[in-house]
Amino acid sequence: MKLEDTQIETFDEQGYLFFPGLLDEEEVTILQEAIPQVVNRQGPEVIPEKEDPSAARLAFGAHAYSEPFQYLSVLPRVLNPVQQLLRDDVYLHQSRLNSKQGFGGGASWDWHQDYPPWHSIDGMPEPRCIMASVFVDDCTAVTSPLMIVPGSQRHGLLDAKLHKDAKGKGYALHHIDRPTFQRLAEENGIEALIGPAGSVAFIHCNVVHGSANNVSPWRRAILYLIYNAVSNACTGTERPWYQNNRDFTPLEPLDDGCLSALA
Ligand SMILES: O=C(O)CCC(=O)C(=O)O
Repeated sequence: MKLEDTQIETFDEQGYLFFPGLLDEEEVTILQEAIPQVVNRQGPEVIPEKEDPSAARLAFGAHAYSEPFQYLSVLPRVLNPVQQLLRDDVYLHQSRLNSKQGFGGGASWDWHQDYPPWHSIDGMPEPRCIMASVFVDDCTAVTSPLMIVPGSQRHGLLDAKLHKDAKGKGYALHHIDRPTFQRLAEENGIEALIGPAGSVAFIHCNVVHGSANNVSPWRRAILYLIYNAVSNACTGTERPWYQNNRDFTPLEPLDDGCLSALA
């Protein structure tokens, strides 16, 4: 898939591009079937929910130990637009699956930008990084969709506090302070990204985003593939491979049918 110049301009302005149904049903089924193996993995890559430690809040690194997610990360439909938007070769800084189980099992995410910990902990020089957000399940108004503030990346790094509890749990999150968020939301509005399983949103790493508790009975899994420009490689070494991948080899797209070939 090749983006038009107008789409690139929209991304630079709005901080995201959304493609409903970019993956087909067969590809979605393959990814959905791979989820139990990922979330049941025993290891530090899987971070449990605070209220229900039997549920995974985050599973980092699935692209490294699950074939379907590995193929997804080099699918031309996903990788080519990222290369175009970052105007560079890219590598995966990290991947994480937010499986957001239903019945309140998938807890909320307060408003934040993803870039601050990558900059301050991992030594990522510039915000030249994109989260390709792949909807593994349907994201509807009732399953706690990802919400974003369009255009918020243009404000650069915002006032935020490190959420200590999150750091203690194995990940890092900077909550945006309330007056700053109020101003941003009033200026730009808030958009809920809603679409069927297989939709993909390409989101700039400084776009403010968050989500509510998933109190519906349905799971709402999104796989976030975090691509960084090769010329913007991280210099830090504090965090493990699954949060700060040290292999900066440029990714090459595989055949566009590589994921469905696993069926
Ligand atoms: O998937 C969600 O609901 C939000 C996740 C999020 O904000 C994050 O992982 O940074």
